[in-house]
Amino acid sequence: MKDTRKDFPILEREINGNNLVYLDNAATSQKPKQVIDSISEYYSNHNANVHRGIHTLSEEATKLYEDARKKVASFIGALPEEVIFTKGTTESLNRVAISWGLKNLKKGDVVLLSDFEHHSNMIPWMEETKVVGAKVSYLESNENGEITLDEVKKKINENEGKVKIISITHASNVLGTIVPIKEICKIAHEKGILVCVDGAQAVPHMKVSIKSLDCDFYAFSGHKMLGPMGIGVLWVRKEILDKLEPYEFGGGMVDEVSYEKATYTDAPVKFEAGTPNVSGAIGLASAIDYLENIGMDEIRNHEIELNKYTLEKLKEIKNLEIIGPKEAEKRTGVISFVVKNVHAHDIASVLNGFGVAVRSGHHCAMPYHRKHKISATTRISHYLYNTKEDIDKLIEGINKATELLG
Ligand code: 7TS
Repeated sequence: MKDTRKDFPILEREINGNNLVYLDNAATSQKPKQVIDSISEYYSNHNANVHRGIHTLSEEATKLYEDARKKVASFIGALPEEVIFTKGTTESLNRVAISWGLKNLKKGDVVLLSDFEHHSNMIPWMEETKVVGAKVSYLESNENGEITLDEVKKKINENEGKVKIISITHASNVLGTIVPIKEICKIAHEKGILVCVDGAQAVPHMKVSIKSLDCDFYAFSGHKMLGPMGIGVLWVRKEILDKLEPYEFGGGMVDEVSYEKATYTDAPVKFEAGTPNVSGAIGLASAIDYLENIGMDEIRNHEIELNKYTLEKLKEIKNLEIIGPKEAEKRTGVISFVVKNVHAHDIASVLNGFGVAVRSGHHCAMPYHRKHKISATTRISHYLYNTKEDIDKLIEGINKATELLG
């Protein structure tokens, strides 16, 4: 893959006297100067509120914002009117659980999640089902950290006629596991069950086509795919979107308002009350340009190659156990591990001394860690700018950490 490092100013930084090795991309990715410049250019030359002014700047800002929506739609193979801008995956999933869930779920219904969901795709459903008297149930991952189709069928059968929606991650932020969404949608739809997908860890790493997946809701964040923080996407299938009520009310989303009542504009603007994050959407569009310029297949191939290298190197370290799928192809660039008798925070802290940024803890998947009696894991997550040299520095750091602490 072509060298992209020169595009990322932050990769020039030194941390604790060492060149930065950034391996915390599942938390957030770094930004290329093209994205940073697009935001600066917007504020320098086009800043105005959108959908409300007829002056030139407002028209320019509106066009840039709506062009960004079109770019997002084309990136995931969807229609622009199905793309709602949110502040991120968390907000998107809350909207599905609250907006759709409160209207469509009732006492006795079941929401099916996986046992390794991020808290963002777990807690909104827990809270929503509490209100309507429905229940959350969990698909159990197997020893290789996968959700099998047999497990999906089994849980649907066990709850015959009660499962109304499966809300599941496309790729796990702890195990790296890529979940077979297309096949799950097929099984679910045969039983009239909807599927909501948390794509936070998938869209940045592989070509995602909504049409091919055939899901009903899809959520992701801009900041994990080279875009800015504070912008995200909720995609909703048109037939469902047409029946969905707005979740927030206010300026920018109305048609007619009297002292007694209000009517609303069409989707997606109807779901974006208030001043939206225009610069965020523009930054996200620029990130998509950057990703497309490299090619999502190229990005995914690089990821698999680096996975193979990293998994091999990690296996050579004594007392280190990798969690999640053994096969490089079954994962994104997320690799979590535990080292016997050494705490994950201590490893991360020693690594930081070498300029290597990784994450340690439960990664917002506390129930999964508790279930497997793991107090914390150390997680590396690589992306398109990471190299084998970065992994060598990581391995050197882990060896030092185990020498010091083990
Ligand atoms: N879903 C998954 C699978 C995630 O990995 C994350 C963030 C979210 C949802 C929430 O995304 P947000 O943009 O709304 O915050 N994951 C992580 C992580 O693994 N470390 O920090 C944030």
